[in-house]
Amino acid sequence: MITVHHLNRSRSHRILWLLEEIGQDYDVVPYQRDAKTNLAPPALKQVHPLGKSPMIELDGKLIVESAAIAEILCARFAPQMIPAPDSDAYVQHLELMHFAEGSVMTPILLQLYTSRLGEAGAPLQPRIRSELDNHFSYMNGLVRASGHFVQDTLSAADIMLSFPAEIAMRDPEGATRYPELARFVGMIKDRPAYQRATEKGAMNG
Ligand SMILES: N[C@@H](CCC(=O)N[C@@H](CS)C(=O)NCC(=O)O)C(=O)O
Repeated sequence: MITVHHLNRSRSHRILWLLEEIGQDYDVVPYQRDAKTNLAPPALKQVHPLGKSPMIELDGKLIVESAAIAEILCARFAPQMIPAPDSDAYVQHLELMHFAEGSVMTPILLQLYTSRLGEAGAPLQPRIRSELDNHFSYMNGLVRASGHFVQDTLSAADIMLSFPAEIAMRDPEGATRYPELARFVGMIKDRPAYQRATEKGAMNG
């Protein structure tokens, strides 16, 4: 049995999408961001001290961190979504699983927070923008002819990179600057499982 602790408008969408892709039944426990602060409600801290989403319960065991959740779910239910450990693709896959939270989220979150500082944050903006471009350009260069990262069928890295790729597309110039990323985002949004996850997220959001 799988339960997803799902926060609206969050990285938790990746896990709903993954579960839809691998055809596993799951329950959703919904949480709403505070309308003023945009933060998660205190109820999430009663589930885990970090109070972040996603978290899942898998056979009664609580698991946090999207990349860990994705790895565990794929290893158990969809091994084809992780390249074979002795392949070059595996190395790139592992790098991108870490890159998705450990690298590209840093300039994304810096931009989010400093944008609230108005003029006080202005001196930081050129460096943040340059780092965003650095990371998004890198991702743009990795999209394969098939529209995926790493391998020509959907992988756990595609799921993890969907969140930063969609953020890149929020910039009005995103699709022009990063056309390969735009193709990736188009490809994932066309997937019925992605669309079902979006509907489930909205129903619980
Ligand atoms: N590295 C974590 C990040 C989790 C995270 O920060 N989630 C955000 C939603 S995108 C959250 O719960 N924010 C609410 C808050 O900080 O109050 C993961 O990938 O699961």
